[in-house]
Parts: sequence; structure tokens; C-alpha cells
Amino acid sequence: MEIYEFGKELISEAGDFIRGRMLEDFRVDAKLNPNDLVTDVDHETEAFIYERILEHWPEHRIIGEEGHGTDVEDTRGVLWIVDPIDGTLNFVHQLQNFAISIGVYIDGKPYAGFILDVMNDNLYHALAGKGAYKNDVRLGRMQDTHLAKSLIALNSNWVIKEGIGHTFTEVVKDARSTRSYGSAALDFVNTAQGIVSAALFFRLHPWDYAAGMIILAETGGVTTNLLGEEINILKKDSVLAGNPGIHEELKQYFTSDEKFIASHRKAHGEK
Ligand code: 2AM
Ligand code: CA
Ligand code: CA
Repeated sequence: MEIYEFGKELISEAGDFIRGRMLEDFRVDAKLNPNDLVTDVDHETEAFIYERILEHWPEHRIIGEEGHGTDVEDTRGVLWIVDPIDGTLNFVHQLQNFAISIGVYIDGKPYAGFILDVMNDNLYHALAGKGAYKNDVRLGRMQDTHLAKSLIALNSNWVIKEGIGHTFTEVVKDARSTRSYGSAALDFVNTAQGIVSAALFFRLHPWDYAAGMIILAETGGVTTNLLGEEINILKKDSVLAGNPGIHEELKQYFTSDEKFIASHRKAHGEK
């Protein structure tokens, strides 16, 4: 419980830090490709979170997108998995629609998830087994839906990608419609609230889903990779998150498609 209360305070303070920092200029750099951006604020926020955790809990371990914890190879003890800004393109272009995401795992088991929609100042949080909340309001259990009557969150980049796009195209054709929000963490909380019924990604990293998976599970949602396999919290993978009914329905598109499976194995390896 102490870690849970600490986590809520920490992410709120990190949100204050970002909102304050946005009043000054910040630098934007490209990472591996020109559309993959990182800013000073990503680095500074990760450092802020990292230092606060270690000040309080020197024995805890931390993995962060912007470089902390590259030496972490197992899930022993208390592990914090941090994305200081999820939706950096939204942060740079829109100055809104981005989140801080923090997941806590103890000996590899989900413990607590925190996602702060920074500019709306909405804190989504869950303690495993104790329900998920938006601020002080408990989120209800999700209802099963069918794809034909559902909105799903999906980035169009995956629909046009060679080797996998044909499968996503079938999903798009059969869905009521798609939405693309640009932050995986916000896609998870939108799914948890039924704003969309599912969210699909061909490639995410642990910091993108560590918190979201825990929050979604607490509303009755299911998260696996697109082939229906369990996600390893230390590895990048595809992600299929949704209510149990649509999750089962969507899984069939990917598991019945040999070409998709081969591309998936090439990108993510054998389980
Ligand atoms: P980021 O903003 O922390 O980079 C956007 O569709 C979502 O995908 C965001 O959660 C974003 O996280 C993540 N993302 C951005 N670039 C990515 C990439 N090259 N591979 C996987 N995920 C990515
Ligand atoms: Ca991210
Ligand atoms: Ca990020």
C-alpha cells in the first residue's frame, strides 16, 4: 500500500514538473528515425522520477525509456517501469494528449499501475486485485462487444506496413471504425473505460504497456500479444488489449494468418 500511495504522489508531482517545464523552451531531437522524437523534457522527467524513487527506496530497480535500467535482465524484487512522456509526438505538436506511465511489478507479478493524462490532470491508477480508478472514481467492469459494433484504437502506420498490413486491413474493414490517439498508455485507459473496445499495436516496449496492462486487467480486460500469447514484461512485443469478447474475436484474425505469423516471428522471435 505504501508503494501505491507513493506512486500516486510521485506521478502527480512529475505531472506538475512537466506542466511547469512547458512554460520554458525545450529542445527536440530525433532518435533512430526523423519521426521518432525525444525532448529535454522526456529526459528531465525520467531523471526526476528515477531520483525520487531511489531516494525513497534505494533497493528498488527502475527501467525507463530514456536510458535507465538497461542492465535490468530479470524481474526480481520491486521493478518500476517508466515512460516519462508517452505520446511525445503529441507533446511536441499538440502540447496535449500525452501521458506519464508507471508500472510496478514485484517479483514479476503486476502490483500497481499509474497513468497520468498530464494536461487534463486525470490520474488513472490500480492496485492489482483492488480495482482501477480514474482519480477517486472506481472504473466499472467492461462489457463484451463485437468488432462490427466497436471502435478500436489502431495506428494507420501498421495498416500500410508490408507483411502485416493485409491483416490489419481486414480488421479495419470489419470494425465499426478506428481511432488513433498517439499514446499507447491513453489507448489502454480509453479501453479500460470502454471509450474504445480494443487497442492493437504491432510493436510496443515494456514502458508503453507496463502500467496499462494492470489498469485494464482491473476492469476485466485482457492483454496478450496479437497471437494471443502472454507478454513478457521485459520484452518488446505486439499488443492486443480489449474486453474479453472482442479480444477473442480479434485474435483469430492474426492467429489464422500464416504470413502475419511469419512477420511477427521475424520481428519478435519465437515464444
Ligand atoms: P512514445 O511517445 O513514448 O514514443 C504512438 O502510436 C505510440 O507508440 C506511443 O505510445 C509511442 O510512445 C509509441 N511509439 C512511438 N514510436 C514507436 C516505435 N518506433 N515503436 C514502437 N512504439 C512506438
Ligand atoms: Ca511510449
Ligand atoms: Ca516516451
